[in-house]
Order: sequence, then C-alpha cells, then structure tokens
Amino acid sequence: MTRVWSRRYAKRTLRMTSSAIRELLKVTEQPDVISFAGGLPAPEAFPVEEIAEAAQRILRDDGPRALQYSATEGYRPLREWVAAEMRAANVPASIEQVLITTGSQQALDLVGKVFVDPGDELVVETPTYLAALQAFTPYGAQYLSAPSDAHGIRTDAVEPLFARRPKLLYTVPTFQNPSGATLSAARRARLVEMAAAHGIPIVEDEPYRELRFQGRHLSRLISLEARRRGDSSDYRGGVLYASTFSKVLSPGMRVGYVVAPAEVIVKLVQAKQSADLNTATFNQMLVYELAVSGAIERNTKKVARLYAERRDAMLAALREHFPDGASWTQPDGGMFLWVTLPEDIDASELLEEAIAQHVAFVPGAPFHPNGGGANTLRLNFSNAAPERIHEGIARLGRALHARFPSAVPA
Ligand code: N5F
Repeated sequence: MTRVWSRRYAKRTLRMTSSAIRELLKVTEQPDVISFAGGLPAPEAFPVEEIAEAAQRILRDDGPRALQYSATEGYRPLREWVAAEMRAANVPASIEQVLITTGSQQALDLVGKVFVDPGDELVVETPTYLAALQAFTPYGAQYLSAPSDAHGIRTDAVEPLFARRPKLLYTVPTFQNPSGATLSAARRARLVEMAAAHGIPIVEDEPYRELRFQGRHLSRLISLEARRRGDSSDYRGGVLYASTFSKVLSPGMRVGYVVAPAEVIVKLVQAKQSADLNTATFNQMLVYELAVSGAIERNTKKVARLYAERRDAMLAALREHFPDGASWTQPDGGMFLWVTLPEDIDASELLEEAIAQHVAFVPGAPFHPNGGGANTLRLNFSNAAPERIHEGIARLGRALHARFPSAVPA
C-alpha cells in the first residue's frame, strides 16, 4: 500500500537507520526500568526555579521579540557571549565565527550537509558517537576507524589514515561518548599538528568538557589550532568546534553552537536556513539570561558534584557485581563509562535479558562504524540516583550470569 512512497525514497534515505539509543528510550520510559541507556542529565538538577524566573523576565521585558522569528545565525547577545568564552580560551573569535544551533546534534547534521559527498572518507575514533554516524551516513560518508584507548584516539593510528586524504576527522576529545576517555595533552598537540601538516580539518565535538570531576582542564583542539596559527583576530583555523548547553543547563532547551572560520559559518547558515530558519528565539534568550546571571556556571558545578558521586557508585557496583573477565573505563568526568565483556559475550543478547530484568544499557556494536565491539556496552551514570545505580548494576550482573552461565561463572 505504501509502495507509492517507499519506491521513491532518495538514496540517502535508504542509508538512514534508527538510533539504538532513541529506540531504547521508548523501553526505558517505563518507570520500573532502571536505565543506563540514554545520555540523560539528572532531572532533579535542572534549575527549574531560575529558568521560570528568567522566562518571566524575558516575556515581561522583551516578549514580542522572544516570540518572533529571529536571525538564522542566532540571538546576537548569545553569539557575543560564546565569542567571549572562546576568546577566554585564546581563540580570537567574534560573532562572525559563531552560529547558534538547535542542539549540537544539529551542528553535526549541518557539517554532514555542507561537507560530505557520497563516498567521502571521514576519520573517526572507535568507538565513536553513534548519532554523529547517523548525521554523516545519509550524505554517503565512509569511515576510516582509528582505535582509541584510555587516552583517547590513537594518533599513531591516525597518521596513516591522513595519508588517504580523508574529508575530515571527527572526534569527541573530552569524556568521550561512549567510552568516557579523554584525549591526553600530548595527543591533542600531536593531532592538531598532524592535521595541519596534512591539511585535514577537525570537527571537535565537546558537549561534556565542563563536567570535569577531577584533574585539570586540557586545552581545546581549537585553542591549540589558534595558537599554532597565531591569528590575532578572526579565527581562520582548521578546527571546527561544536558544543551545547544541553549538559550544563537543559537538553530540552535544544541550544548548541558552532565556532568556525566566518566563511564556514556562512555555509552552515545557508544549510540551517532550510532546516529550521532559526533556533527557538525564546530558548536562546533564556540561555543567554542564565549564562550572564551565572546560573549556568553554578549549575555546572552542582551537576559535576552529583555525577562524580554517581560515577563512584557505578564503579563500586561494577566491582561488586561484574565478573572478573569484564573491564571498564574510569572517566574523570562526563556521563558515560564503557564496559568490555569477555570476548564470547554478545551485548545485544545480554540486553534482551537485561530488559527482562528491568535494566537497560546501549550495546557497543553500533558505535563501531566498520563492525566489531559486540562484547562492549555503554553505561550512563548521570540519570539515576546512587541507590538505583547499585540496584541496576546488580540486576545487570544477574542478567549476565543468567544468560551466559558458562562464560561467567557465579
Ligand atoms: O547538544 P545536543 O543535546 O544536541 O547533544 C548532542 C550530542 C552531540 N555530541 C555528543 C558527543 C553527544 O553525546 C550528544 C548527546 N548525546 C546523547 C547520548 O546519549 O548519546 C543524546 C541522548 C538523547 C537521545 O538520543 O535521545
């Protein structure tokens, strides 16, 4: 019956697949399920009162503007605020180098739309952010996978891939999704230097940077690139930086941003015009209010303290309930950790049993664009309170023993 439509899908549409995470969200919305699946912030940490007050102020003082269409580039004061943040990070940016996007997810989609032709090769770390693959794949991207370890993408593995002249490299350097790994300072310097030598642009996706629990902040790749070039104004480097207010304020607000050379911003703006005309004006004004009032900074500190506790709870529960043959990362921040199970355990099979035990996670295979990773999985630790984390990991341990009795002796 629907053949009238299905026979007419574009080639890019046939490459589209549903996100394993979004599909799981449907299951995990049931209240008796403990979910380690979505990258959902802790709902109790949303600064609801402050947002309500700011919303009232904006509507009272500037209502007609907040409720109107606005420039595709974004709300000017918010662009200025982002530019100032970037200048503080030694990137000589003004509003010309800043585009406000509908979440940083839109930034990834616009990058795909603007840069990727069918057959283009992109270098990605393995595992990589699933929804980045979802953004790039419809445009016909092929992937060159560089392995990563506890210190992030392996730059020795990137070098030979650069020799193939890929279109760009995409990376999440800090508290990576899904692994939780952070690119070391030495590798950051090496990556930027290598990319410049080969003339390959880098897309730096940094939603989790501010959620640091311990250790010192490392320089953004875009800062290293700006320093390498020595631009005194108008950043023109080879690193495009994407970030978001989702993890430090609220993902429901859907406000993110891109910092890139002005000529790239112009192209991204053209691509965004047909996507949504503009990111919700009211939401941008809200984010701006909360940024200048210091509410975002206060909230970030609060959230980082809360997530550190939850990470510790999860690490303790894993030590208690997971078998010897399993290992996991110990992230210094962010929202995820990454588990590697004994070779012969398939995490998607484990998920079936886990759902039966009312606990959920995301299997690792979809984070591997070129196959592999069947015995890996991603656990989110930001959304559930410590007691629920203990209970959920205990359920997961039981699911492991129930489904794989020979691989996992009790
Ligand atoms: O800024 P926003 O909210 O659009 O976040 C997109 C995003 C971009 N880059 C990376 C590395 C990310 O991790 C994210 C957000 N990822 C969440 C996750 O669980 O992987 C999104 C979960 C929500 C969902 O898929 O419904």
